[in-house]
Amino acid sequence: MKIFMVAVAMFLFCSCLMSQERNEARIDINGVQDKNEIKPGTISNEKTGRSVNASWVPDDQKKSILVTAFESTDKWQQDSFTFTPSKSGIVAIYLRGCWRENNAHDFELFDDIKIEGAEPTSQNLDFEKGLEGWVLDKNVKAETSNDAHGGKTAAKVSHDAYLWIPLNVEAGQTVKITFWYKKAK
Ligand SMILES: [Ca+2]
Repeated sequence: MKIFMVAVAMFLFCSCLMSQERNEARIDINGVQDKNEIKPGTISNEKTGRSVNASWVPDDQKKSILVTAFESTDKWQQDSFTFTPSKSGIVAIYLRGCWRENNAHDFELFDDIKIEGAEPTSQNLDFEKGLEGWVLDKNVKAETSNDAHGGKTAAKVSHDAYLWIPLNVEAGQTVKITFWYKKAK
C-alpha cells in the first residue's frame, strides 16, 4: 500500500503541473544517506521548470531530496538551477525523466553538464567517455546516444533508466548545475 501511495504521489508530481503529453528532463539531488537537507535555490526558467523538495517520500526524507524538472522538446535547450546543502559530504545527482504510469518510459537526452560549487566524482559530464563514472540502475539501463549537443555522445535516460554520480558538497555552499537536454527520439 505504501509503495502504491508513493507511486501515486510521484505521478501527481509530474501530471499536476504538466499534461501527460509533456516530457521533462529531471535532475534529482539526493542527500538522504547523510540526512543532508537540500535547500532549493533559483531556476533559470520558471515558466518551463520548477525545483521542489520531494513531498511524496517519508517525512524524514522530504527535505533531503530536491527534484528539478524542465519541459523538454525536440530541440536542445540549456537550463540551470541552484541548491544549498546543510552538511558537508556526499550527495547524489540523478539524471532521469518523468515518472509515467504502467512502466512507460519517456526518454530524455542530457549533455554538457556543468557543476559549480561542488566536486563530482567523475569529470565525464559530456559523455564523451560513454557512461564511464556514472552509476546505472541494475535492471533498467540508461544508454548513450549519438544525438549529442556537444561532441559525439549524450546520455539517454528515463525515470527508471537513470544515471547518478556522487557529488562532494560543502555545508552552506550553493551549488549550480547547468545542463543541456532534449526529448529523445
Ligand atoms: Ca557530449
